[in-house]
Amino acid sequence: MKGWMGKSKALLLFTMLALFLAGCGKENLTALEPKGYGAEVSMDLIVFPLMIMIGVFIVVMLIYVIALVRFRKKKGQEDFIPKQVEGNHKLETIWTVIPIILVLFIAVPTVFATFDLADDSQASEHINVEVTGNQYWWHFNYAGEEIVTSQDLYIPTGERVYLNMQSSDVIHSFWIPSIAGKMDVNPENVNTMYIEANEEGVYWGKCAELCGPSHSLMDFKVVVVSPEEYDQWVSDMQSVDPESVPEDAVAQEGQELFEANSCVACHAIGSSPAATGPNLTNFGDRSTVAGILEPTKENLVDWIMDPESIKPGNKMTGAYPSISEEEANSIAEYLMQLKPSEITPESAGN
Ligand code: HEC
Ligand SMILES: [Cu+2]
Repeated sequence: MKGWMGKSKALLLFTMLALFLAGCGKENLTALEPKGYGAEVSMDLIVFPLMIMIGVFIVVMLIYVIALVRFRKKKGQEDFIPKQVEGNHKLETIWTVIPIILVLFIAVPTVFATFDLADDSQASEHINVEVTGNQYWWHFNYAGEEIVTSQDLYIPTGERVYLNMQSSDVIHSFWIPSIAGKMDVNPENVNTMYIEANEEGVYWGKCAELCGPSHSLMDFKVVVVSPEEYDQWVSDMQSVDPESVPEDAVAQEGQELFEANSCVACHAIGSSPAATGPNLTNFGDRSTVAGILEPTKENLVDWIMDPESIKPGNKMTGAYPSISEEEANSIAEYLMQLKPSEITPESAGN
């Protein structure tokens, strides 16, 4: 209808889109560079059917070109009618059976992978973490270890970590593209999955289910460290004394303000499993403030004074008395010095 102009415009748009999307693969945030077991399995399931499809494409194109060239209308034979093959049983059987066989080829590894990744029979022999999805942050409770944290999930390399996941509000979806596939996190039931990372580093996690105005800001990180470092981190976290008073005078004042302004009602320091707000035991070691901002004091002060401007619809806004900048500064001083461990996202190679 539009002729070649329409087509060339479409082609141009398509090329630009392809170039634009090619820039999307952020390191440690792409399923196309797998760094963990689940992501590797998924990648294989992308590559294998793609190979089959490319094979089919090549064969079909070959037949098409041969037919075009060999069976062209020839000079002097304008009235020639070739042999008619409509309703040919042999042909129809062939082109029905071949696709069925190809689909079966694709189905077998897919079904195996599905069962493999859903297998939680070994869970009791490995690390188990209770994951709670909340609008717009993640809570991690290490079952049996008396460790609770939020936003940054620490795991050792080369070991399966079983996640038992539930939501406290709406449906979320837990996704660490470089390490594993997605899993829905529902309010009604516990979904399980396991993750296993091969390489140390800090990997991006995302909520992959539209869950409210700040859904796209519901980021978290997975901090993958060596098994020795992980043990060190566990013992550091277990030896935190939530009552300890900081030495610095400003931080001390911050601690008092933190207690006086109902921050403690929602934010636990120590291993309390309560989860109204993120656990702040190792806040000073975090890779971010509120899952998305650089972990600087200025950002923290901004967050405490006006979280709504940073994450619209979050559950902290309006839940505490208004805070002056000076007070926010002291509280920030207190929270930033909560650094129980040498093992941090930075040391893991952020
Ligand atoms: C009603 C409960 C509630 C109260 C009270 C509350 N917060 Fe929060 N806070 C939250 C929630 C929920 C979040 C997570 C917001 C999000 O990311 O969507 C949060 C996030 C935070 C974060 C970022 C945590 C992280 O892991 O990055 C800090 C820091 C924080 N709050 C400090 C404070 C301070 C300081 C006070 C007191 C002045 C306070 N909060 C009062 C619920 C509360
Ligand atoms: Cu979500």
